[in-house]
Amino acid sequence: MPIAELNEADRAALLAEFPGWTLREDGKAITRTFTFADFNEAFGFMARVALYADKADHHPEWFNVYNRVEMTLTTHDAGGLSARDAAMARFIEGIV
Ligand code: H2B
Repeated sequence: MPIAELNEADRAALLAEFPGWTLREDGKAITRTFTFADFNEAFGFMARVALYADKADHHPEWFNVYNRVEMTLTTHDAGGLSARDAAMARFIEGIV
């Protein structure tokens, strides 16, 4: 389902709310790398995000090796960042 892409002001507000995240160079996504104690912790985190993603029907792009999770949030249906990415970042910040 289509959803509006965030405008410049909304993107700035998003980055101000989540200082740990970085705006990708093209302005279409935010990224963050998480480092955990070990794979067990990293995968537990991923499992919690996966349950959220399934419920919200909004899915992160991510890469994991051992204790590291690199995550990119973007909304394909918007061609860039949307309120769905803000909601997911908010959820993630609540569990790390
Ligand atoms: N995840 C993300 N990150 N962006 C989307 O636009 C998106 C999604 N769309 N998950 C959903 C699934 C869509 O493909 C389904 C059909 O609702």
